[in-house]
Amino acid sequence: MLKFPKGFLWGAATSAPQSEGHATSNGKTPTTWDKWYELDPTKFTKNQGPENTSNMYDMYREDAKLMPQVGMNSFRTSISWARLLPDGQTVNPEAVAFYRSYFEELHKNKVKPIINLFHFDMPWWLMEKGGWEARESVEAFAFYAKTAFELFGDLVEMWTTFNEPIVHVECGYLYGYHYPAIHDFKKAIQVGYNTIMAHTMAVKNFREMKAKGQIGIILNVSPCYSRGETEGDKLAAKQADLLNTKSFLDPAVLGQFPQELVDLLKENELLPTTQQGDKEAVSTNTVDFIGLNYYQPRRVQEPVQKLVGKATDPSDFYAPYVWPDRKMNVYRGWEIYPEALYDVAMMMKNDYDNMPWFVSENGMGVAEEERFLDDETGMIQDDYRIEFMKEHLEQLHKGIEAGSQCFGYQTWTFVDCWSWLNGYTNRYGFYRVELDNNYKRTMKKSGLWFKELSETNRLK
Ligand code: BGP
Repeated sequence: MLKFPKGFLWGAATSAPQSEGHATSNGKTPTTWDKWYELDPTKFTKNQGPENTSNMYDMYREDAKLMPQVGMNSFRTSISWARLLPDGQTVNPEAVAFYRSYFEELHKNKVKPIINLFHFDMPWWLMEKGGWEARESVEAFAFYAKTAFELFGDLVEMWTTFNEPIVHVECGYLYGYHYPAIHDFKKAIQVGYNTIMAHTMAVKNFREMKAKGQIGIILNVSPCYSRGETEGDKLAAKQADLLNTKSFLDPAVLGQFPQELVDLLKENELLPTTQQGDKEAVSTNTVDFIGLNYYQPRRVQEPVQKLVGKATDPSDFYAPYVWPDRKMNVYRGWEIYPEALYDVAMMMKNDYDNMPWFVSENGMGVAEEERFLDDETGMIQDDYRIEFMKEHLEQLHKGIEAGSQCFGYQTWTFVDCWSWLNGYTNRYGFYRVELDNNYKRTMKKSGLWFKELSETNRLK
């Protein structure tokens, strides 16, 4: 029996664009997702677009009641920037009423809200001005953050600025999965840099306002495991770590960019354009806590082709490596490696001043989950998900025992929700959602399991 620290947060996470619905109504203006869908719905699996979510905009009252039934004492979602500030300046009163009421319902049900500001959903009005490529976005985000702190600060004690900021950098500017789907390493670096500055300026506003509570950022990190011990493989792992982990974690927690990353970018003529005062702002506006999303490890090896000239892609620095001994989530095509969670815990303890952190996403996506539906109980028998959580929690517990300050564990996700280009292919929720039956929610077996875990604060 493994006991977790007193007051441990147990919960689940989602985001505004994946769960709310009403994507282009109730005063909200489009984001890049809405526009992209309008331009080319065929890009989206089964044509399931961003309007097709689990409808929490209409159902949040019932949903808040469902949360404690699966043991959730915390819930992370995001505010939609384009809903709160449809033109970037003017506050949408409908959005204020909606979010206030939503957060109040969470409190009524003893569910602690953790509120994030940006989850891949760039407002179209800002994309038209260049999105994260444009320095203007830093100011715009800082204003949005300040507005949110002012409007909801009495209801929210834990804020985060971004969810997985490297995703909009990579997927939008290198790999084609997010709008604008271009390939330009230099632009990608600039987008990443502006994102960090936007985060920094939001934290600065938070501090200057003397807002109550704490502020952090959510990153998807995994230790980078090298294929072998050759110099080439080790260098590849180091560079992958610099680009994917330290690029965001170091400025957020330690208040500076790693010198080795700066040198690497300089050598390759990839350094972003900066502004006077940036360095100081980064150093004085570090976070109170970190959220870490973990699904799968990153394994790398030396690239087959030696770099000639300047790098034009991260693959010039490292190549993916598939570990032959891996255990797989066959449904999602991901390696399952719970040990990484212990390594992450040790990384936070040893390399990041033992900063408090929590697992802000961990979960198992399963395709065609209906096949596990049990007619008698009406419940999806998701024993695979229980096993997945259990083995990750064992490693997390080991890390906590070793002194890492992890204060919570949130899964992805509460109710099955829409996912970017994948639509509803992979289900992750504690509750199954029936899209063609008024979004009916039905608890899965993992919900019952999680309730006992949370109530006893012990893993059996
Ligand atoms: C994380 C994102 C989530 C969610 C999750 C599951 O990286 O923060 O938004 O989508 O991954 O991934 P997917 O839906 O692609 O299976």
